[in-house]
Amino acid sequence: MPATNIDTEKQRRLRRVRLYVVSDASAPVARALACVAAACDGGADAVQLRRKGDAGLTDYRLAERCRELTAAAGVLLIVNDRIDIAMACAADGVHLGQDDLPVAVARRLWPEGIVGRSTHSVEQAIAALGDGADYLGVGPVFVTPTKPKTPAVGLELVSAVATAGLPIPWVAIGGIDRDNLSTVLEAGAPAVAVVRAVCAADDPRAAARELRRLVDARRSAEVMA
Ligand code: 3NM
Repeated sequence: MPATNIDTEKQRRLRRVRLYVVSDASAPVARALACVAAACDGGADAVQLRRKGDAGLTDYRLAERCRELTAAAGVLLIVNDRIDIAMACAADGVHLGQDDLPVAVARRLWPEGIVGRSTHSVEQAIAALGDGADYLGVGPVFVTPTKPKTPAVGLELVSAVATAGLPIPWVAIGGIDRDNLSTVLEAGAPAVAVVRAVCAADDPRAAARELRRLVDARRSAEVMA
């Protein structure tokens, strides 16, 4: 397994992630930026910039602005898929889907970058771990229009991955909102990632704050138990 080279501070911050907000890939640039700003203000620990189909220059400029916002707020910035843009804007890492670059290749290109991997089964999670991923996405937990072609895996996969006791951080993703968040945490997810629950909200900042409050409340209840 290629050993991670991310520094201990980045590893510490990654381990503490509870709320991870992913920008809406199809939103106009200004809306995506507003969502990232709201996520930072609303208490997200990590933000993923996810875009589809824009020109490289547009993506790069947006990523630079996101870097400024996330750095000022002390929030991790992960760029989806585009490792070149992640490196160019000095993001903290890159997130790779199953059809993106192999984890080991990304690691070789960018030894200091966090490398995350989307997984949709226990087998994929174990494979990504073996490939040296720094963290995993696990989902889609529920059916979601944001990723319509990937079948939902249900809370069963969340429980199965929790039971597997992976030695790296992971986040549950897909169809998670304020109403079902507690079921996802109860199934064993250490952290949640959302797109619509923040980015499609009338007030994304308030929506992020509410999710933060719910995640923290669950955490305190665990500590007290
Ligand atoms: N990745 P929403 S599910 C971007 O399972 C993404 O890997 C997924 O959007 C995966 O919070 C997903 O709006 C969409 O349902 C999440």
